Amino acid sequence: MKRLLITGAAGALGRAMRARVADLAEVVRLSDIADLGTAAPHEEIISCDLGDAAAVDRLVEGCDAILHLGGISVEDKFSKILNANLLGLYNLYEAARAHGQPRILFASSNHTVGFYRQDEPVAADAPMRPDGLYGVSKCFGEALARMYFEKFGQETALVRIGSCTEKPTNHRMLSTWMSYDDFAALIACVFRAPMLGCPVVWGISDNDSRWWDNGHAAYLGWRPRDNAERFRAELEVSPGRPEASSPLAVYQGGMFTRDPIFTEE
Ligand code: NAI
Ligand code: 15L
Repeated sequence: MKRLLITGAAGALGRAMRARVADLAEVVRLSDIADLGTAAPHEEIISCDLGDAAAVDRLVEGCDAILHLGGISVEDKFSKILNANLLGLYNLYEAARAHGQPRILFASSNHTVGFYRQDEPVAADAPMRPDGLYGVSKCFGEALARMYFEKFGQETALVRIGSCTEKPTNHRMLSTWMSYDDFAALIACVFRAPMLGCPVVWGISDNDSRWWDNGHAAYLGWRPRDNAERFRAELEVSPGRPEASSPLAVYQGGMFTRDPIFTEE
């Protein structure tokens, strides 16, 4: 493809994916409200607040695909979530509609279903059980994407990322972890698939302890290669197993289920 847009490119996943997805497009357009450093020869840098409709329209123009990582990524005040994750998503989809419907990978989250217990199987089409306002904003994003698919044929992969970090750092992540390399491979599959549609994809590595099944999305050809299990012995030593009653051991969303509603000052 000619041009891939990455929103939230200054964030943890943006920084991890920046080099890993470089071969997917001739030009990678990087965007954020935070500093993105210097552009490499194949890169363009455009500062943009997702809440600014006109700026998002200009940002999306000329792009063939969008890796949408931008937004508030943890529980926060509703006003911040509203601007980046709700208004920002609407602005992105309206811009995509105006500019040829580039395929989108939406970084959704396991916190759409965080209040399922860890021993409860959750199908991709099971009712959502968000564990906070952040999770609710990802439910909104998935619903918005689905509506643009049904109404206009806009394709989106709704990737419910578990925990995408360099390595797992607690027992819950033996189930939820996705390695950076597996995420990069998923991004390539999403943007290269002949037909995408609007599937929910669980963003996890091939973990022995996984809770979620991607059988319904096998047509994408994604075969994650990493497995959090190789870190189990290390995690038994530190931080050790959580108490059986801890949200970390009870709910799929872990400690997010305990977050308060952060009220405005
Ligand atoms: P992050 O918080 O490190 O990065 C998000 C980026 O979005 C930041 O650089 C921030 O400046 C930018 N941003 C925030 N508000 C913005 C606005 N109004 N306009 C433009 N940019 C704005 O998060 P991370 O870990 O890189 O996650 C990326 C995406 O993946 C997020 O949408 C997050 O919700 C999702 N996700 C990440 C998981 C993980 O394990 N890292 C798990 C589940 C979902
Ligand atoms: C998320 O949605 C967050 O963006 C990330 O920071 C992690 O906390 C992750 O979920 C998780 O559940 O581990």
